[in-house]
Formats: sequence, structure tokens, C-alpha cells
Amino acid sequence: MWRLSTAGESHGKALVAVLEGPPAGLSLSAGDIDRDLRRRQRGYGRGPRMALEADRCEILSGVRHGRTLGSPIALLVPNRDWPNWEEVMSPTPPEPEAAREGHPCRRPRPGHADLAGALKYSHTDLRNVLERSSARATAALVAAGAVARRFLAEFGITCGSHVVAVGGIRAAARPVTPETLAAAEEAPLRCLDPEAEEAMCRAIDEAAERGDTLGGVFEVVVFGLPPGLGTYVTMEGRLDGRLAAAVMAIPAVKGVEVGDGFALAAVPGSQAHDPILPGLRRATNRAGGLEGGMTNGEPLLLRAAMKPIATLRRPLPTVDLDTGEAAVADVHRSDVCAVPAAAVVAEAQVLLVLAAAFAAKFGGDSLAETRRAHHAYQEEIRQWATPTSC
Ligand code: EPS
Repeated sequence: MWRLSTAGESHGKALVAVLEGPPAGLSLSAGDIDRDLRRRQRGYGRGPRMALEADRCEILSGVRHGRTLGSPIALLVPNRDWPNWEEVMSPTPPEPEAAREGHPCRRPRPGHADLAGALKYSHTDLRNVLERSSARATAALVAAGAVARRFLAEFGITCGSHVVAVGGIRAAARPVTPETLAAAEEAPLRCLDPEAEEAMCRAIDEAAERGDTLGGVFEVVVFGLPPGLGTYVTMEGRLDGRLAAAVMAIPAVKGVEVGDGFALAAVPGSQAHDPILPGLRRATNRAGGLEGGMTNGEPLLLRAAMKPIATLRRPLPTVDLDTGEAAVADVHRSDVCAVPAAAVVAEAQVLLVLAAAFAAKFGGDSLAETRRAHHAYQEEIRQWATPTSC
């Protein structure tokens, strides 16, 4: 069973992830994790914090001499901004004479966790809410997701993502393959359509000038999955539900669709499904690689809609919690657009769900044991695909 816990405040000392589940014998280095941390930091439209941070992971436990031990893997991602916040975020009460708790935040941002979080936890300083609800916490998810990526790579499973739309500007459809995704890795928005990408970047610049923010749509793609991960036999085991829950849990994500998703509602059944061809392959992948809550052997395609970030430099109307009077929301340092970063976070979430489903199917306390079970299943699938005629 794979299980993840994370902790950490945006301007605290560090973010922490504890991951249980990876089998013993998997090769893993901090470099494997840092690659994804770097990818999460990039993307056109990111704010000044990203220029300050150079996220790097320290492996605290669960790995010895470059191989996992089968014990929980603890990961630490230090916040380089911490020295600037030591007093404001100190775990100990401030000295009375030097009481500089920082100015309490009292004007909640519409769209952020500020108001509901303050009411729920009875926090009078909204900083107590925003520090944990900040998207900074996603760095810990990405660190853990990189371990899942390493595990699944052992079985030929790879995952990437690309930006489909920003601020209503949509990329033209382009072939999505491991090669096209790799080629777009260094593009400003990791978009497969360079012309649309240029227009998106301009829109981000214009939004920045207006003190506004932009959301968008991204797609996560997973190649090399065997059929039969997940299950139809219980509702909670259905992989589409688990994947959607994991991606919806990412800050600012407001919608998730699998394959052709919402568009399937508008076409007849004859145009909605993917006919099964000899060899058990499909010519189309409208289902996005999931049928009956299970992988079907086709690439997994999952799209998500991200709303614009709730911190606006030209803030929205709110209420001052001290006076109850109309006010404008607090302004904090933030991003103008973080759609490519959210896509990297979604990759991590998807990889963690898939690693858990993979481990549930194949088991294994050691990687070698998992490999044997996977190999035997692949042999069986091959026989289904090419039955020997009698
Ligand atoms: C982020 C860190 C945060 C924000 C941003 C993402 O750092 P800071 O608040 O110090 O600038 O830049 O957070 C949000 C968009 C948000 O809504 O909280 C990060 O590491 O991704």
C-alpha cells in the first residue's frame, strides 16, 4: 500500500514528505527528485518567489547506497526564503520586546482558502491559513511523485504533460507522443503549439500589466500502462475516481476530464467509444485509456482546468474582518499564471495513484518480486492478444 503524508508552511523552514509503499531495491537519488522539482518551478508567468527558490530535495530516510530499503522514504525540501521569515513564522512565541509577528492578514482574498479556513480553524490572522493553503505545498507532492515516477519507469511507464489552453487561448491539436512532449519540455509554457504558445505568453504579459491572473487547461499523459490497473468491483477502487480526486485536490483545479470527457456527452455511442481491433489494440482513444474504472492498455489522457490564481495585484472587493466594512483583499507575492507548474503537480498526483494501483495489482516487497509478477502478467496478456489458433 502506498501512502503519502506531507507537512510544511510556505514560509516555514522546509516542506516534508513521508512516503510509504515503494518496494526495496529501487534505485533512487536526490537528482531523480530534483529534476521534477525544477520542472515545477518553471513556466512563463511564475512570480518572484520562484527566482528566489532553487528547490532541491534531501533524502532523510528509506534509501541506502542509492537503493530503497522498503522502509518509509522521508524527503525534505528546504525553503530558501525561510531566513526572511524566521521571526514571522517562528514556532516559538516572539520576544515581547521584539514582538514582530508581522502585520496580521485580515482581508481575505476571494477564491483563496483565507475566509473559509479562518472560520473553520478560528484563526484571527489569515496568515495561519494561507501558509499551508499556499501552492508552495505542492513541491512536497512533486518530490514524492518523482519516487513513483522512478518506480513506474522500471516497468516502461512514462508520464508527461502539456499546456492545452491559457486565458481562453487554445492550442491546436497536435500529436501527443513521448517525443513531442520531450521536445516541448523547454518551451515557455510546455505547449505543443508554438504559435498559440506565443499568444498565451502575450496574454500573460497583458494580465500582469493589469494586475490580473490567468488560468488554463493542461493535459497529463501516461504511456506504457498495462491493462487492468484499478477495478470495477468497488466504487472506491475505480481508477478514474481516484485519479480525478487526486488531481482535483491540487490548489486551483476546478475540473477534470478523462479522454474526450465532456465532449463525449454530445456524440452518439457509435462515435464515443473505441472499437476493439485484432491484437486487442484501438484505433482511437476517446476513453483516455480508462474503461470500467481500469486502465485498458491505451495511453492515459487526463485534462484539468485550473482557475486563475486568487492573489491579484489589483485586488477584488472583500470585507475587513476587523471592522466588518467593505475593503479590498490582501495582496501577497504570487504568480500571474501557474498552469505549467500545476501540470507537473498533476503528473505527480497521477503517478502516485498509478504506483499504488500498480503495487495493488502486482504486489512485491522487493522490486524483483514486483517484476516477476508483472512479467508473468505481460506473458498472459500477450496470449490474449495473439491466441494460438487450433
Ligand atoms: C508557490 C509559492 C508561493 C507563491 C505561489 C506558488 O510563494 P510566495 O507566497 O512566497 O510567493 O508564489 O503560491 C500561490 C500561487 C498561492 O496561491 O498560494 C510555489 O512554490 O509554487
